[in-house]
Parts: sequence; C-alpha cells; structure tokens
Amino acid sequence: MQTENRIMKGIGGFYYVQTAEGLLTCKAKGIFRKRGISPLAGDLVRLETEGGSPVIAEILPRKNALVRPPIANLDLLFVVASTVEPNPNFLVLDKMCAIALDKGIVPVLVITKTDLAKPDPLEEIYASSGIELLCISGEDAPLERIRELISGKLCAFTGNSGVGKSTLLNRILPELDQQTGQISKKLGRGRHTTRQVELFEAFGGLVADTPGFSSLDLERTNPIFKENLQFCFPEFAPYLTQCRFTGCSHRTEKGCAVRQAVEEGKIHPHRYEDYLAMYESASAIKEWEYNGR
Ligand SMILES: Nc1nc2c(ncn2[C@@H]2O[C@H](COP(=O)(O)OP(=O)(O)OP(=O)(O)O)[C@@H](O)[C@H]2O)c(=O)[nH]1
Ligand SMILES: [Mg+2]
Ligand SMILES: [Zn+2]
Repeated sequence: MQTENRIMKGIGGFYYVQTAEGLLTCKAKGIFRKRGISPLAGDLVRLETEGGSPVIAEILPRKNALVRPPIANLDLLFVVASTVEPNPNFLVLDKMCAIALDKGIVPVLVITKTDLAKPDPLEEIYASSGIELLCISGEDAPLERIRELISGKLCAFTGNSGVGKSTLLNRILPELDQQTGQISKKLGRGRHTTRQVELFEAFGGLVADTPGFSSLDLERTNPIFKENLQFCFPEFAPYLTQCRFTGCSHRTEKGCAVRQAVEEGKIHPHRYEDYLAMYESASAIKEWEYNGR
C-alpha cells in the first residue's frame, strides 16, 4: 500500500501529506478551488514548492471517491452498525453497501454492541446477501479477520454516529487512542465525536476513522444510476440473466427471476424492499446531479 505522497488528513484548508521526508502540512493550489475540486484524504498527490512551502499541485487519477465520508481511492469499506443504541437502519446499511459496490469498493458489515442485544436480525438479513458480516463479540476472531482484511488495502470505517467505530479501531489498534463519546440518552444517538477523516498506517494497509452520519442524504451525495442498482446487490447476480425481459427493472415485470428468488426465500425480502426503495429515489435523481461522479 503506497503511503508516499498520500493525503492522510485534511482540515481547515490544510492537508497532511505523507512523504519520504515525513508528514508535511500543505495547502492546495488555487486552481483546485476554481475548478470546484477538493483534495481528499486518500488522494495521491504531486507536490511543488511555492514560496518555500510545499503545495499540492496535482491530484493523481482517482480509483473512486466518496462524498460521504469524504475519502478517495478506497478498496474496502467497513459499514459499522450496532445492535442497539443506536438501532440499525437497514435501509441506510443497504445504501452504504450498494454505494460501495457501485464504486468498486468491497463492503464488509461489522456489528457492534452484541453484548447489549443479539445480532440475529442483521445476521438473518445478510446471510444470503453475498456481503461479509462480522460480529464483534468478546472473542478475538472477528478482530483478527478485520486486521487481515486491512492488510494491503485502503479501508475506512463508516456508520451512524455512536455505533462504536472509534471504539473498534482502538481495540484493533490500541496505540491510536481515538477519542470516543457517550451516546446521548436523550436523543438515543451518538454525538459526532470524530470530526474528520484521518488515515492511519496499520497491518500493511491504511485505515480511516470517519465522522458518523445521521442524515439520509446518502443518495444525493453518492447517487447510483437506477440501471446500475441491480449490480449493487450481489445476491441478485445469479438471476439477472434469467428474467423474461432484457432491461427488466425487477419491480413489476412478468417473469422476473429476481422476484421469484425473493418468493422462494433465496433473496431476503428486506433487501429486495430496499432495492425497490432505492430504485424509486434513483429514478427521482436528475441527470445534472450525477455530475462530478
Ligand atoms: N456496550 C457496548 N458499548 C459500546 C461498544 N462499542 C462502543 N460502545 C460505546 O458506544 C459509545 C460510542 O462509541 P464511539 O466509538 O465514540 O462511536 P463512533 O461510531 O466513533 O461515533 P462518532 O465518532 O460520533 O461517529 C461509547 O460510549 C462506547 O463506549 C460495544 O461493543 N458494546
Ligand atoms: Mg468516532
Ligand atoms: Zn427481473
């Protein structure tokens, strides 16, 4: 995993770039702002010297970029959900996984707070999804698997505020000592303890903690074309070529193999319902909103 000339963190117009000479604090050339491009954590950049200080002169071509969390060149996204406090929102989880897959990022679901409630509903829904699911319990095996997954990749932890992303990172990487926060009992959610995306070197890869989200504006920030959505549900794959009509949207068409698989219990109905919900919102997104993808 290349760390040299990688943006590790951006904060208040300053970027922390890992270089052969160590971590340098840089500004970005004015040209980026004029073009409406922001350098992101995870970007590989070319530096120049301006008035004796290093500046970001160029962003090397990105493999992908997420708007929320703002990060570039991801290989793997740990989508973290807690069994309770806050309760999981299945639609949000499905959206995060689909957005990752749409951008060529491998999603892995991580379930925390299994000491407070059983993870059964989540395990049941994702068992046939083709998405790996890890339950963080008292045992070390899932942590070992996370370390293994991070190796050689650029990874990030995302999920609602308060699900325990920073707590988990501290467990797999105690030297990080990320700040964690109490859940607000009144609001039943986290307090946005983590404020920015920051990359850390670990286990031969790079791993990012990110601020939690609590809004549902995922589709606007990372829209998926409705025609691509079917490919963002891995469990649909075996059926896609078996529908009666080419261009089947798998909603109301006759002879739809995906719907049949749902009826036969091969695809979980919750996943299919979320596909339908996402299809509706994708249909409502205007062409111009896809600009900058
Ligand atoms: N019981 C229990 N509590 C946990 C677990 N993981 C995290 N917590 C608690 O949940 C609260 C929130 O944890 P954080 O790690 O700050 O959550 P976060 O996802 O980083 O939140 P943001 O930075 O706001 O996005 C803290 O009080 C943690 O101690 C768990 O597995 N079990
Ligand atoms: Mg945090
Ligand atoms: Zn179909």
